[in-house]
This record gives sequence, C-alpha cells and structure tokens, in this order.
Amino acid sequence: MSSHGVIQRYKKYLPITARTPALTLGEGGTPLVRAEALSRELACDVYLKLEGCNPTGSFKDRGMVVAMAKAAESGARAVICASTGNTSASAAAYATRAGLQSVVLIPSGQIARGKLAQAFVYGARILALDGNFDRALELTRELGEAHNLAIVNSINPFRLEGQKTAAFEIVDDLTRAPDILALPVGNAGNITAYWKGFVEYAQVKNSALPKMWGFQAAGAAPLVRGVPVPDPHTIATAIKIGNPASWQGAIRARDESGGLIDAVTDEEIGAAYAFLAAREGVFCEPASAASVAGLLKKQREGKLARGQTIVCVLTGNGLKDPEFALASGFKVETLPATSKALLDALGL
Ligand code: AN7
Repeated sequence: MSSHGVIQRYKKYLPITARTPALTLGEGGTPLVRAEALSRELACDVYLKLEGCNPTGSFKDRGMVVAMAKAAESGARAVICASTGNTSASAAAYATRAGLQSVVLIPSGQIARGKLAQAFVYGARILALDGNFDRALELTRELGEAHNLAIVNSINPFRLEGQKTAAFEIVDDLTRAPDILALPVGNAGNITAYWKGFVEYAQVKNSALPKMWGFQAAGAAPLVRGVPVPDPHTIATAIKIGNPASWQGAIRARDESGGLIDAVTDEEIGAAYAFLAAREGVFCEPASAASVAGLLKKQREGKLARGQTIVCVLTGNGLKDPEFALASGFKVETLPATSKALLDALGL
C-alpha cells in the first residue's frame, strides 16, 4: 500500500478544506518499537517513537506538511523559517513539493552537517546569521510580517495541528495512552502539540492522558530556570534555544498533565545517545537522546515508579549529525586486501 501521509490519514482532525492541496512525502506512520534494554534498566515498559523515520529524518515533517499545504492554499509564493536545522530541512523539502520558494535563517556554524546538506539540496535560500536561533526567529517574525512571506516555524498554528498526529498514532498503536510521554524540548512546539493531540484524542477515543515529561539541555534550559537564557549552549544543537516560542504551551502541558520539565547535562545526553545505539540498535541525533537521558536521571533520583508504560520520542535521525557520531574516538583500521590480514586483525 502506498503511504498517504498525515493529511490524508487524519483529515477529520485537521483544518483541511476542499481547497487544501493533498500534499505528502509519506510523513507519519512512524514505528513504535519496544526498547528491550531500556525497559530492563528502568523496570518499566518502554517504547521508542522513531520520528527519525519521517521523510526528511525528523518529527518536523508532520507539522510542516500541514503548514505548507495551508501556505499554498492561501496563495503564498514563498515561506520563511528560522531553524536549528531540522525545521529548515523539512521546510525546504515540503516547499519544493508544494512549488514554493523557501528561505531559511540559521545560526552560522551551529547546524549539523546533514541538515545543512538537506536544505541545500532541496533548494532552500539559506541565510546564515551571525547570531543564535532566538535572534533568527525574531528576524523571521519581522521579515515574515513585513514582506508577505508565510512563516513556517511552530508559531504557525498549522504546524502544531499536524504535529499532534504523533499523539494519535501512539494511542492507536498502544491501544491506550502511555503513563508517561518523554521528549526533548527546544522551542517547545512539540510538547505543546503532543499535549493537544492527547487531549483531543481523549475526547474522541476516551483514552487516558499521559504525564508529559520534557527534557532540556542543562545549558539551554529556560523552562527549568523560569527565565530566558541569553546565551544558550549544548552539544545538542537542535535544542540550543534560549527563549522558546511555545513557552506557555509547554508550561500548560507540564502542569495540566501533572508532568515535569527538567534539565540533562551534555554528558548525560551523550551517554543516552551511546546507549540507544549500542544497546537498542537505534541511531538518533543527540537532542533526541535527551528524552532517554531524562528518564535515566529520574530513575537514579528514585522518581520513576516501576511498571509504567513509557513512550520516548526520538525526534531526529542519527544520520543528521555524522560529525557528532564520529567525534568520540572513531578510527578506521585499513588492512591489506587478503583473508590472512583480516583473520589476523580479528585474532582468529
Ligand atoms: C531533533 O529545527 O527548533 O521543542 O529549528 O530538531 O518542538 O522545538 C528543532 C527542534 C527536538 C525540539 N529534537 O523540539 C529547529 C528546531 C530535535 C529537534 C527538538 C528539535 P521543539
């Protein structure tokens, strides 16, 4: 069966009209895989939502397809976004698909290479700023409003509408809501959208509501500190954000669900990233591993009860950031092309 994507599958829950183009690159329908090692480690039933399996390798595609379809429907000719990388890759792909030009503002030198490669190949106009993501988003708002460019950051409500479909899929796949949903938090659109999705589905399907557990990087944790961070820093460049646009949405998701938003250090993120690859066979990007780092931290603190059903959202594919993957001591052994050399190297 061909893949019809988020708009087709969840049309009745989305602001789709007869004039909205049936845009898709096959987004959504991502795997929910049981994490065997992590379940043992946490004495819980843990699942990984592999959002890196989306067409451009991140969760952004779900919201982007709806935002882009609505932009095309409204007659926009070009779209603009600020990005730590994944939004730009997704915007560039879906803009091309919709026949629109994309303009992406990125913090110079702070975007993982895979994401930059995507924006380039899909044909975005890439503008690298001498400034951070938060400044890029301010400029996006200014340009978008003044020059009739459709803004496709998550301040565009259609992004959150499409994004909420991930919550629907989790409830459909588990045949219930999890007890806890763990996810990384940057600009806070995703946590806001998941909560909206769980609440809407609870009304339709009578499903329960999970506790929302969001995790920020310790050097970029404005929601944990309660004030914007003017100069955020973390190895997880995707979530290097000091003043999240959906601040209130994140706080509401946390408080209405009885959840929490906490910080994890770069060391904890790196350890969770390595655990997922080496023990689960799942290669995600560093920011995504913040969700697992957070669960491991809560368990160490004695704040994770046994036996709960947990879904951990792995927001982006590990291939996005090959430099991070290879930075910790990767070395290739080059050998003569003989079976003897190979057997000697293996000690057989
Ligand atoms: C892999 O691409 O903000 O809290 O500009 O790429 O909804 O912002 C990316 C964010 C988590 C945080 N994981 O989600 C962007 C951008 C990955 C991400 C987040 C991002 P939000």
